[in-house]
Amino acid sequence: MPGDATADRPAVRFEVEDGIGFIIIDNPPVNAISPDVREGIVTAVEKGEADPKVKAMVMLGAGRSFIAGADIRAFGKPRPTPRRTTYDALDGSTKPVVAAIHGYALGGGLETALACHYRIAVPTAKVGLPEVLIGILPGGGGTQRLPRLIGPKAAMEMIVSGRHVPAGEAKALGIIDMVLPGKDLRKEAVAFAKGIADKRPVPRVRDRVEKLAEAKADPGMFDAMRKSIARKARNQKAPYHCIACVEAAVTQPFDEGIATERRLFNELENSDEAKALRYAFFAEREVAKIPGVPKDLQVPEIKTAAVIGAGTMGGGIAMSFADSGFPVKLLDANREVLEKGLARIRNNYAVSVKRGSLSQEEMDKRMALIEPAEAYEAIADCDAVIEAVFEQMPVKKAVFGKLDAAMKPGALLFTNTSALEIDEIANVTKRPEAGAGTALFVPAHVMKTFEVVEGAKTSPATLAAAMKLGRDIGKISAYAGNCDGFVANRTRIPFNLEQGLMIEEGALPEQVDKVMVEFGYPLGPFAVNDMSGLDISYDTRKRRAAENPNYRGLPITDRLVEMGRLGQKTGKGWYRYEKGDRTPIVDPETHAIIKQVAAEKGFAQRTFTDEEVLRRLLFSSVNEACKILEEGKAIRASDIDVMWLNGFGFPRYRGGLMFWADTIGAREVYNQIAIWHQRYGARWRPSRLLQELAETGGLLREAKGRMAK
Ligand code: T1G
Repeated sequence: MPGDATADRPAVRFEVEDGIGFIIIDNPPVNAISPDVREGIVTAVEKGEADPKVKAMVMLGAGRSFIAGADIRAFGKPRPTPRRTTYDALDGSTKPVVAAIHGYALGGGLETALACHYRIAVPTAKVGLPEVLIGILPGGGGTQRLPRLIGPKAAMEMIVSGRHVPAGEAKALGIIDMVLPGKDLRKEAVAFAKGIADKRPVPRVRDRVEKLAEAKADPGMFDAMRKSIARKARNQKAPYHCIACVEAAVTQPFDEGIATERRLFNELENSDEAKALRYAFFAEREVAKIPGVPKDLQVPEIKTAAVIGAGTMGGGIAMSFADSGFPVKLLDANREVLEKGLARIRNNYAVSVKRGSLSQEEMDKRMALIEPAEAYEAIADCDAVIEAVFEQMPVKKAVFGKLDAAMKPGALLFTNTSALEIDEIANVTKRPEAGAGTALFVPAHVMKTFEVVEGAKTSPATLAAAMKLGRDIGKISAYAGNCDGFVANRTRIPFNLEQGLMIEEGALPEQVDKVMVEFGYPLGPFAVNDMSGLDISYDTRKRRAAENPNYRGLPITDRLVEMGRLGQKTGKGWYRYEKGDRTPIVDPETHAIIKQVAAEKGFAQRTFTDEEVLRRLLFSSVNEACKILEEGKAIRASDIDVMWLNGFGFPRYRGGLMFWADTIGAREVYNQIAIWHQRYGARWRPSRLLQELAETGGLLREAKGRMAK
């Protein structure tokens, strides 16, 4: 646990060498600022000030990083008031202090560096103030010092986005005074410190006001920023408090600005938004851990990979590899499909270049990492393959037969199926232990969830290798047991069903979408259906109806498809669309079709409250998530939240599906589901786990999967 400093391993060491006092932060894993670190820094500065041998001081981080910020685990809990803040001690030092940065200087870590008099960094270092991403704001003077160093506009952009800024750009902005060669940080830092040791007065960022003039020339910049984030920051406070603090840096003297920052920080620390985002932060770290995997497990390394199938999904997966600098072969036996797939990838990148979120040079680099292939021999030496061909069993089996024959011994064979039986696929090979599911979400180059599905014969090494592969291509890997729809989609299926059934009972698509947009989704589920095409799910329903005569289906949705209303691509779906415009327009024709089919099928129609709409959709998934945990198909409830946040666009400031359900409480969720069970029957059978939590008052987000031993 950060802050577990011991006598023989203090969180901060102070060493004097050759006239330089070294302040070394040593609080693994990321040198988070704990009370011991705070006290240690203050004491070290005082020692340096008092020691006549010390001409200047250098602050360094031990291990892989400078300082990754305050200890996030300490938020929301009572904290000892430090006798002196590190920022005041550093800022007030009469001898220059140099922050020598490697790895990360984030949050309180960058604020510590800003309180130093000079900042130097190795080329690979990253700096940032990402507090807004955990629902708070920089509370260590960052909102007052950064604008003084780089100007309010650039500071506001960094603080409101929370992005990590590479050393080169940080130098260009003026945060970093020098980018070092980075061969020997300590040595290079000594050379720098000696160069400035005698310079007086020591440069204090707090005294710098010239950059603040920028705002006097453009006083509207703060409102402009508020407007520009309005859509994305809906229902959130932290981004606006960040802007208010930077504004205070311009309108108030330094110490008053610091007081404003402290006041607004305190308003946010225990907000629901901050609690939810903190939960999400740690849930996204916990999800990587699979209990019971022996620490000394030999995990096969994946350095080269191939993707089979150059369709939309295959292309998106190949882009994920290239986006992470990972060379990948993209195989499709059909040259035309391959060409089309490459063209789609090129076009996706071109759109990003046009938007300015990617340079042409970077686009070319990524395209060069994607090597087209038409024959299995061309990929035979790859360490792993992800198959993403048509979602039809015979097609999958044929591909895996060829892979088994062509791939080198030890190669891992993953399938991206989202609904087919992965054991049946793996069993066509002689190496089912080297098989697993790796399910990505649409669009695959954007969504971060990488669901790793354990088959009956998947070896622990294959499982661990797949989990690592997901992280290596910039995704968040999450474990799933093998069952129909695995974990993420299985929790989503009841949501989709309730979405369709509420229409039969009288709800309107635009009402449902309004509720979900107000809840925080960028788009409502019906508008999303129109975007991906209503025919996609139609085919799945028809296949299910063919396999199971009792399958209920969704007659209203089917009618739309049968009338050629496939969504955006036909200009009409649940909504209608003007030519060349993706804005959904409410269409009375849809209302008429709904009424028509409802009358034909004898569906009784009524009105819905917004609350009922929200709960019907999300409670159905909460209930299913509990059933999945009961069956041991997921390890933790928080893993399911991570899947929803990074696979289904669940509003991050609500923490996730289970975290949100806890804001209502397991008892109320259970009681409502029990009522719907009475009214609607088996599909609403309450999960036993949910019932237990309702009775015990337990938290849904802390529920664990009942894994088979
Ligand atoms: N506090 C506590 N634990 C932390 C931590 C932090 N700030 N940062 C990381 N950890 C733990 C993490 O939970 C994991 O633990 C291990 O370190 C490795 O992390 C006053 C108020 C630095 C980019 O928001 O973004 O300063 O799971 O797996 O992928 O204004 O960690 O192994 O037990 O993420 O290499 C602001 C948060 C705090 C940065 C490294 N700082 N950290 O990523 O490793 S608020 C942040 C990160 C603040 C001041 C305010 C990333 C990283 P475990 P990891 P990584």
